[in-house]
Amino acid sequence: MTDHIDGGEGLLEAFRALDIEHVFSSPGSEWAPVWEAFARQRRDGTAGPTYYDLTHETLAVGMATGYFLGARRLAAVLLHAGPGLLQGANAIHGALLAGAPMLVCSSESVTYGEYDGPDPGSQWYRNLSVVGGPHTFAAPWVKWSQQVPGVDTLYEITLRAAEIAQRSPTGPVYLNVPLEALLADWKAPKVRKQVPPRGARVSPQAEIEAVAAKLKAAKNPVIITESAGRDPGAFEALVKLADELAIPVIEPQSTICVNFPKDHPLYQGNDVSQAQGADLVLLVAARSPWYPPSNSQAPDAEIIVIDDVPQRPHIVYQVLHADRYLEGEVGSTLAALHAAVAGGADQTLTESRRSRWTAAHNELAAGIEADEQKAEANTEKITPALLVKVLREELDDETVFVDETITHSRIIQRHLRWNAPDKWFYVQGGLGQGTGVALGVKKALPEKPVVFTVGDGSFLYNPIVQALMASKDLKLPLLIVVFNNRQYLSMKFNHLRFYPDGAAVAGNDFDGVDLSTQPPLSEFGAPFGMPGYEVSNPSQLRTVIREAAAVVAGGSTAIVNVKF
Ligand SMILES: Cc1ncc(C[n+]2csc(CCOP(=O)(O)OP(=O)(O)O)c2C)c(N)n1
Ligand SMILES: [Mg+2]
Repeated sequence: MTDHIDGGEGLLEAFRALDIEHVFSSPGSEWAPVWEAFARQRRDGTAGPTYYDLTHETLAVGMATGYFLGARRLAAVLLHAGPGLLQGANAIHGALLAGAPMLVCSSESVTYGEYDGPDPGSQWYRNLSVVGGPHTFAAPWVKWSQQVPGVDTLYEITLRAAEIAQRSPTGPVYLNVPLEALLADWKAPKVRKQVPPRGARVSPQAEIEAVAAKLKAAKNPVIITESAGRDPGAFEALVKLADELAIPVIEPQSTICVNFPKDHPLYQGNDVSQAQGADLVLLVAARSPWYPPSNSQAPDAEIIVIDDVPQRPHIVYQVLHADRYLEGEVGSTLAALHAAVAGGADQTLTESRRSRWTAAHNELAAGIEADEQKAEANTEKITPALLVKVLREELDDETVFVDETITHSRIIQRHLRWNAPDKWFYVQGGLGQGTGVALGVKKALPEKPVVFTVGDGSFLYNPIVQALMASKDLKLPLLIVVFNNRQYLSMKFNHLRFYPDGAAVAGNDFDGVDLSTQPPLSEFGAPFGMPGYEVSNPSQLRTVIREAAAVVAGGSTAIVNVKF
């Protein structure tokens, strides 16, 4: 046996320097040099990342996204050549939208066998060549895309790619690592350092003070946030700032994660029209607060934007109507603002605002409660609101929800009652990624129960066989709950909006809607020994959820197919 130290070791050594914990792969033969390096690592007991074989690209990439959401750390993803990259494209684009940093690699041959060294294999000549290289077609849906020029630059360019991914705006980067670079002799770098975490990006005190002065003087300020809770410390800092000045917090429909405690008297739900009449609006990590985009609810208000990168480069059209920006990390900006306003506002004004918004909060809570009572009183059928209420009441308080529903997502958002960050994540981008994202969240947070809520149509977009196989092999149990209306209801809604009196309505003849021929989704786990439940009777719902949750707590995934 001989150890051939080649570019495969160089790539793994770069992963070690980056402190990468997991390498998720849906592989091709280009990764043999890296597999050799992993085999040596295991043989020698060297510290380094763990490699996982997955059987679908959407899963490998989705897991990297979910792992980032749960652990806030970057993973590496190894895919196959051009085709594997394309198969992973939906999830890579999803990672771009979610701002999930990851290092995605695939390969090409640059010699096609006209090479003095090991034979890359004729498939690279016959089938796998991509004109311009795979990095050219990855470019539009990643943050940065590049071919590794050769084995001599492999190590440092890998560090650079991962460092770029983790800079704002965070997102996926792609490296095309040619097979020849992986197979060539590699010399360990002269300088070998662990890559440090990125430095802090904070606003200068003068800018903080200027905004603090405006906040203290405002009569009717409002906070709108979509994703403040993604930034470490931001959830807590937002509570302190809102509390100090009695500013209500609204999460628009475009919210993607937990930002503020639901039981807080200043929490006001999703209705941005509550900003009408505001004299100051604080947009905190809110990429698309209004719709239509120019329809700011408070045209006369001063708009102050707090965000790491307010203008998201991947969005074509974005209207914030900002008057002033505080850029940099959201958590530290909010904490600095809180320190600058503390004790400085007119207490009478603050307290009268607090009682007004507390009353509005109580009204919102009463509305939610009333919806739930109505849902509970319905003994004929299970409604989505009842399902969310039962999930909330029956599942462990520590449960993390990953949501890939469409028409039911607002109901889930309305009826879950999170009071801490990282309890709910909405999957970004095209359908089919949710199983991967949920498995990645579970990998990051193994102690927490993870529930994957999904529509029937979205379920059918997922690589479900491969996801269940990964769940079993990697011991990552999920509770999968299908919100099943046997249709693509959202598509019907869109059709109705465009053609309310059209031929499809008149003849009840819709395309793009019907899923009534779907097989029983609860049975998909059977080949894996995973229990499945189908339920449509409200009186059985609670027992089924309890039983399925116990299965998941015992270490197996369970599928609950809930028919509305
Ligand atoms: C990859 C991909 N293809 C197509 C779509 C378009 N699309 C949006 S919603 C939807 C239907 C989802 O159905 P389901 O999960 O059952 O939710 P429902 O509309 O019934 O609430 C489809 C196909 C998409 N979002 N992503
Ligand atoms: Mg559906």
